[in-house]
Amino acid sequence: MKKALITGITGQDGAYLADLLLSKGYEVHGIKRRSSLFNTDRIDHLYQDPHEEKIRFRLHYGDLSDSTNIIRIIQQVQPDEIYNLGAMSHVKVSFDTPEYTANADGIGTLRILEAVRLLGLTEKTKIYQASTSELYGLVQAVPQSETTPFYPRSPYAVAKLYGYWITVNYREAYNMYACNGILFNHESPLRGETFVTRKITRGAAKIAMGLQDKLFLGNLDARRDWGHAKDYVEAMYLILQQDKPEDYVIATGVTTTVRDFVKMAFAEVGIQLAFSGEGVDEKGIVQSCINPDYLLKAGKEVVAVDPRYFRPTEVDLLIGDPTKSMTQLGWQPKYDLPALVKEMMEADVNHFVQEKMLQEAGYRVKNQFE
Ligand code: NDP
Ligand code: GDR
Repeated sequence: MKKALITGITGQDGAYLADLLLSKGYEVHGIKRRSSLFNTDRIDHLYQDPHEEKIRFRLHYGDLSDSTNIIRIIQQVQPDEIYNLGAMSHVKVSFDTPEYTANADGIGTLRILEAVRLLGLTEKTKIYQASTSELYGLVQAVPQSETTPFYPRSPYAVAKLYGYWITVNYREAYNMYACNGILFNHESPLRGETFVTRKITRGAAKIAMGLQDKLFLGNLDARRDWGHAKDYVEAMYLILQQDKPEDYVIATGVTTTVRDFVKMAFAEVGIQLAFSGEGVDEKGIVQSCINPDYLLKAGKEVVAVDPRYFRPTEVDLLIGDPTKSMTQLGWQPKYDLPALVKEMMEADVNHFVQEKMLQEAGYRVKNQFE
């Protein structure tokens, strides 16, 4: 039975990847951080009682900033594959915590590679590094491929640049099977609530149900190549099953503005939005409301721009060229953007239907910080 170790197992991708590897018969180990509240919502369905024999899913406490603990866990698990997904992954927050981000996302990658080398596992253990389209940053050329130059635009991207190159360097210096997946944005109903897609689907669902009046967003002109996380974890797995270790771009090849994503999400709950310059008047005016249950009146402004969400330096345009991964890995995404938006909206509407019932029954619902 193959053993995999996943850092960042409590995150969006960690949860989907754990599901995938368990379905393929792997023994899956994950590193989770100690937190003052439970932080395993996304993987609770995978829980196996550690007192039982022959369990295939185990969690270890740890942190990418602690090399002693990384070495100890890798020594104990002796993994065939390591997926390094752990990271401070929020681009805007990385401007607030740049040093921590460099430590976890940059040096954290080095700690994994170095642990494998020190433990003499270079022949046994394959390593996947979660690299990112944020490396491309300021547009040099589109669509972005494995050969497009990098120009990072945030402390997060600069830290990930170190992670990218140290992975390439250990591959070349020590002949390790270490690869970068350069993944473009991928989303799902498990996406963190403060990333723009999930913030929008949650906002649209709440507004449609009368639980919120307005959604505040930042730069609506940014363009992203959005795919589904379920498809993207398949690519991570494929990258570690090849004869030779290489780096791959994983993307859909289609780019969409944040503004259009907003329209698609609201359309799922019967709200047609128009932005300024599109006919009606101010930003985010509701033109019509098809479903009368949604308590919205035509003419109400439901989306507004708050400069608080702007970044000091922005990445304006991402559009990936997935030719190499499609031809060499045989990777094919199953979801397109409309299917992704539909799935995310359905999940958030269901969630807030329950929350509304609780609220109506007199229970206090959680505050949302963004
Ligand atoms: P999430 O933010 O959902 O998950 C990040 C995970 O990393 C969480 O489990 C988090 O733990 C953990 N983590 C954070 N800091 C540390 C640390 N110091 N030590 C150990 N673990 C830590 O990210 P995603 O699942 O979306 O992304 C997975 C990886 O892929 C990340 O590295 C991200 O940067 C990268 N990436 C993501 C893309 C995307 O579009 N989703 C695109 C390209 C790359 P906790 O739950 O306790 O916070
Ligand atoms: P990104 O994702 O920065 O691309 O990083 P995010 O969803 O945060 O932003 C995408 C774009 O939307 C604009 N935007 C807003 N973003 C947020 N979070 N909140 C807002 O209110 C808002 N309004 C507009 C942003 O300015 C940006 O242009 C994600 C992360 O998962 C990284 O870890 C990963 O490496 C990259 O995707 C690929």
